[in-house]
Amino acid sequence: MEHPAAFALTLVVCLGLCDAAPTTPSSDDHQIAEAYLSQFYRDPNTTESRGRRVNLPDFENDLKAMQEFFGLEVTGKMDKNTLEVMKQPRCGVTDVARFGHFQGKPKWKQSVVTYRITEYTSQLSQREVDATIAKAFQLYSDVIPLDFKQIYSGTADIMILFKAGYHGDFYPFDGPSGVLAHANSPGPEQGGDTHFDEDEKWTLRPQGVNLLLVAAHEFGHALGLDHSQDRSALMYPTYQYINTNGYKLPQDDRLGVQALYGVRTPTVKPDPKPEPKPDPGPSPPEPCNRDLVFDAATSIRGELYFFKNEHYWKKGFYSGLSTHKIKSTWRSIDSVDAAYEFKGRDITFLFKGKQYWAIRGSTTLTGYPKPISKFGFPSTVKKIDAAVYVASTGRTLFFVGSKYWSFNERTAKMDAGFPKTIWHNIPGIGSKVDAAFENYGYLYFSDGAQQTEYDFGSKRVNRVLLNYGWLDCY
Ligand code: TQI
Ligand code: ZN
Ligand code: ZN
Repeated sequence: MEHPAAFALTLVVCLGLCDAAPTTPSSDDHQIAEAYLSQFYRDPNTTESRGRRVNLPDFENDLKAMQEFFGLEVTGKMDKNTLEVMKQPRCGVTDVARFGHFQGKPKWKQSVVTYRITEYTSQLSQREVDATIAKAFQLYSDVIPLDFKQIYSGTADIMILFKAGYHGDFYPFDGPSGVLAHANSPGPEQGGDTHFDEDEKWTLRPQGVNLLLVAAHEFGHALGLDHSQDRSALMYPTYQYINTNGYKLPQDDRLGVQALYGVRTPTVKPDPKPEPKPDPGPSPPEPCNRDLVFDAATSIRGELYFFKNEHYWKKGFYSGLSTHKIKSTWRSIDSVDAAYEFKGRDITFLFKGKQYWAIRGSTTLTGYPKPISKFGFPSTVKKIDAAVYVASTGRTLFFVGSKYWSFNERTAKMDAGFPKTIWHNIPGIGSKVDAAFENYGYLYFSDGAQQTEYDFGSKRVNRVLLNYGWLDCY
């Protein structure tokens, strides 16, 4: 590594509400400075594994770091301006978010940074790797005035490869787990170069090692970010899976990278021309609303569909988010109560009241709608709230009020002993289910605006989310 983290000092930023420090009577400036530096510029666990010098408090160096952070003249000596800053009210050091930069704050000076992937992993398609790496860079280019461009020959600023063991630098990889990847800080030659350990199980899922999250972390290093002490930061030095759908750069990392490169000024959108529309119909619902409740949700051919009133949102890994009118895709359907995909037959069923349709892609199969009594529901069931097919059991679960039914897709019969009470038999997902779907092996159950990520194998709740988290919102 060009700039190992060894000597990086922790820099502190004030976020949100800060308490004013009590004003100390200025009897001894050096004493004030010493107290300030030991409170804000010295790591309480100096002997930790990051290899920081086991040091006696180094007044001059710490003072230089402080001066650099605040944009003062870096002298290592106490002067009037430095003292001024130290006397200013600021936040207490504990539990404020904090990002770090490397010593000397190396950064890219150009506005377009090129990257090239010279060796791909065998575990994902090239298309998936290209898309994921581009997404990881975009997390940064969304918030700083820097653009990233993939090139396919010659030397790029950031050279990227997947390789196991020895791969041409002084940091050979160590087999499965342990070190997953590493990146050099910005600079010429090998600066910014990013290497991924091919011995890891690279995935785009919660299981294994998620390439998007690790690449985004490494590119943080490649842009000049050191590790952060903020647990919610991407640069926090432990791996933890988080939902990558609609993932945006966490605040701490954004502040860290913006401190180096500045803020990307939002592109001014051209005035939208007032085009007379034939029939506007109902306007689409607002996706970025914490209170958003879905009518139904399902996967269809690898993309996710979220239904709300007369519209649906479609979310694909490559295509991003789009909004559509239900009727313009499936002419005979105007809104949806429940939906599930039966992948084996490439069929999706959409439910509305006492009827259901079978669709394949954007075509509605002939002979539909049919009555839901065909599934074996008694006539007392007037509508289905949610449905999801569980591949591991071959069963489709139907949610109606506080109860659910289990339909055996192989025998095409309702299982005996149903309906059962939701909260009693699937604890943790709520008392009702408005929408349910499967994604990368997890089941997602929405109850109101809340959603639980559920592992059906272990019958455990993984996480609690909000519905709108799927819809690319900040
Ligand atoms: N690799 C370390 C890392 O990228 C290598 C490293 C340690 C490093 N200190 C550094 C690189 C300072 C540059 C500067 O952090 S790793 C995680 C996380 C790793 C770890 O394989 O341990 C991620 C790679 F944060 F999850 F622990 C990616 Cl996301
Ligand atoms: Zn390497
Ligand atoms: Zn790191």
